Amino acid sequence: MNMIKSLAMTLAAILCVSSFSLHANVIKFLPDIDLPSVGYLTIHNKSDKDFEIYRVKSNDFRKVELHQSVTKNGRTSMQKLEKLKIPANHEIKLEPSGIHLMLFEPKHKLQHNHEIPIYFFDENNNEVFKTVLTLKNRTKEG
Ligand SMILES: [Cu+2]
Repeated sequence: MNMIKSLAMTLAAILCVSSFSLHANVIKFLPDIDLPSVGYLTIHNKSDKDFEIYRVKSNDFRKVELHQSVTKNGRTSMQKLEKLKIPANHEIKLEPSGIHLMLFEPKHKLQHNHEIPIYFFDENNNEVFKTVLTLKNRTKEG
């Protein structure tokens, strides 16, 4: 009985940490130009609970924001998102012309194919998951 209980608890813990699967993707940057970089990835919420991301952090950039591209009357602009909801059993794609990460003020020179850890936080400022995005030089790969 005790063994089954501890097994169940272990299983619950595993389920908890694996509630999200992240298909890590890329950060596109322009070398030697003082413009923010853009991050794309897919976040899959495999749990039965909706989840909201309130903050994104990187040790390699001074500031990371969640943005959404909006097209109105043929003009595209970007809005900062205060939070990003990932509904239960849903996948959210951060992709060009949609929601994306905007990364400001790199703390060091950005290098093609280098990996950047990115951390995601909930409403209470608890880190919920992290991933690694690969830097891609826009002048090399478009
Ligand atoms: Cu943006």
